[in-house]
Amino acid sequence: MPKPSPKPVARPALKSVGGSGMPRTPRAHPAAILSISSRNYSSWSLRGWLLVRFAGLDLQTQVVVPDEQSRRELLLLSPSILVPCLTHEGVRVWDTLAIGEYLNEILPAAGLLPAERAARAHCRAISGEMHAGFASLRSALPMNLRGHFPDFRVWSRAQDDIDRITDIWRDCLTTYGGPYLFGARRTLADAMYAPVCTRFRTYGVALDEACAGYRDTILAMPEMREWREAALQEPEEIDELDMEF
Ligand SMILES: N[C@@H](CCC(=O)N[C@@H](CS)C(=O)NCC(=O)O)C(=O)O
Repeated sequence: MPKPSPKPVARPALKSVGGSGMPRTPRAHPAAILSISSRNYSSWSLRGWLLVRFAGLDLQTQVVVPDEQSRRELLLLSPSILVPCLTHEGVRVWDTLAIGEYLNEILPAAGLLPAERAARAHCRAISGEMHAGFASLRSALPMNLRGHFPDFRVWSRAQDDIDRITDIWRDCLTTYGGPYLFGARRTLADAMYAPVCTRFRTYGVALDEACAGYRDTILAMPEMREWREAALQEPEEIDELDMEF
């Protein structure tokens, strides 16, 4: 007996960023498409989105809501079933570090990785540390832009992560002079640590002057304000979590 054909999967609507509705001047690179999920909770979506914006590539976002149907849609968009996934000129890149490396390769002038070799290695090292680590911080203090829990009690292992992160930040700010981790320009590392800045605000984590200044610099970036505005408008009933996402 022939198998019933699978139900067609609806593609989520594409959304242009920063558009006024007017046609754009053609650019050297066609628009990138980035699949993301909740702007309020998904820290990896935020990192990927910031990387594309830092690189200056025109961007369309494809928002996937995390339910069963969307997981199937996501599988069509991203082989890992994870967001973010970047599609650009027929190339699909999933995993945030790989997206950063790809963008740096096609748009080196954007400076996502520092020009100087030692700084570049340092940037990759601390970005990798964020990508692979800080599990206690990520599970105990999940990103939640709408939330505000100033009396939140940080347990000791999450505090160890916070101490390590603030060491990294102080070292970078002293070595490269700020205001960003590698000096005057935003890099891969700033995108990787941006969700941590939001967590420090959400959970009222006390910081010294240098780290508080860095957190505020990141939170004041126009891109962060834009992302936050959109997050605040997301429907509240996305009933994800009190878990890492
Ligand atoms: N290592 C991945 C992590 C990506 C990741 O964990 N994404 C989460 C959202 S923040 C996800 O897509 N979860 C899908 C789901 O829960 O259905 C990266 O660097 O991009």
